[in-house]
Amino acid sequence: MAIRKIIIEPDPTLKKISEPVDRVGTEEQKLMDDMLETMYYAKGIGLAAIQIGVPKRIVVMDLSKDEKKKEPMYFVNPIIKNKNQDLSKFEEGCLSVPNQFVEVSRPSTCEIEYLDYNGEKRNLKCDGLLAVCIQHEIQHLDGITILRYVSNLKRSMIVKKLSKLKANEDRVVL
Ligand code: GNR
Ligand code: NI
Repeated sequence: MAIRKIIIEPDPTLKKISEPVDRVGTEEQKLMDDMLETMYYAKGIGLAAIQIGVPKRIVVMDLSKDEKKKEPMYFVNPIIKNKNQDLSKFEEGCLSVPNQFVEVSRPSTCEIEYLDYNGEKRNLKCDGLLAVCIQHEIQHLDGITILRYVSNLKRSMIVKKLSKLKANEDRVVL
């Protein structure tokens, strides 16, 4: 397993549309292991493969509160089969938009279909934070981040801030 670098906005990679996975093989499982390790390291609750630069439709998540009792979840080719008409608002964060919080309205519940870690087809009814997070992650697979939901003015301020942050990080490495 390995911790990989999380791509921060602004970056054209985050706008890519990720490709469906044909078959969940050892390569995909290894990717999921790395994604989970990277997500735990970054203290996130979800991660899409494109956030570490891999344009495959793969998401990992862990919504458990207790750090000792991990509850990893794996979603390959997740699709939303059904979504509630009712919307819920939530202050969302994103590992690709660090230290920023954006209020996003999304369907309050949804049903998804996906392949699990072993490539088995599954269905899941999502509500609460799970519904928020899976919809957030599926948008990453379609090249959309929470910056989509802020005003042009606020977006340009965030982009400026994150660009500076990245420039500084690069300097530290050198
Ligand atoms: O760690 C994360 N927290 C979070 C909080 C509210 C709504 C969505 C999220 S997902 C985010 C991790 C991430 O960026 N996943 O793509
Ligand atoms: Ni995100």
